[in-house]
Amino acid sequence: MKSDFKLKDTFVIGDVHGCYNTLEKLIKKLPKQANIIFVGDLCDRGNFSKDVIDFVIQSDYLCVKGNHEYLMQTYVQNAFDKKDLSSKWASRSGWGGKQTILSYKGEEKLLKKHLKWIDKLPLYLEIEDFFITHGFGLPYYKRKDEKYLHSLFVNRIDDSTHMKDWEDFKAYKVINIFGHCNFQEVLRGKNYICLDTGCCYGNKLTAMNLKTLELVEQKTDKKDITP
Ligand SMILES: [Mn+2]
Repeated sequence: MKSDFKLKDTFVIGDVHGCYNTLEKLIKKLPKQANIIFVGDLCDRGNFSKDVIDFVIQSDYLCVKGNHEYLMQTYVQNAFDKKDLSSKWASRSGWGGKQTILSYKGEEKLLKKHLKWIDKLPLYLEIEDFFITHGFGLPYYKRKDEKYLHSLFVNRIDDSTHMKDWEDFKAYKVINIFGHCNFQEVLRGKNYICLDTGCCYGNKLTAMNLKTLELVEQKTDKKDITP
């Protein structure tokens, strides 16, 4: 954590998914000294994944690893290693990795640098009472450091019918901030907040101030998405 860290100047931003122009506009609305934390899924679907990831690295912002960073890392590493490439990630209509591949055209060196950064991303961050994950992580809060459960940090909030091992988290004091499942508006529960407002689907990108829980929003810039 940066030494000048203050909750009042800290904002968490939902899934960006390659929407660089929208992100740039949203950040212009935040205070200049803002600390920014991303919930992951910086890449895929939108047209400017390379630019988004490069901006986050250059700015030294914090980010947790999303399932799309994981997919990108796995696919691209397999491509370098000449292994199986039959992943749904690489298509435009599947998981949107095609747009990511196109954004890195002719930039293999930069891509390798970004992969190293992605590899080191944490699966969760804890800041005071906030537990920041990519997917709905609260049902695994007590087991968050058990490695075999890490892949489950990409859970959807509506997966409760499938998941039999969720903790009884309703009385937990922490507030889980996450993305991963998109809603038209920020979803607020008693101790969770989902910030994915479907930017890559033409809706909006949302930032939330950690001190006041106030939202700052930016409508999707059409240049960021391919219809
Ligand atoms: Mn996502």
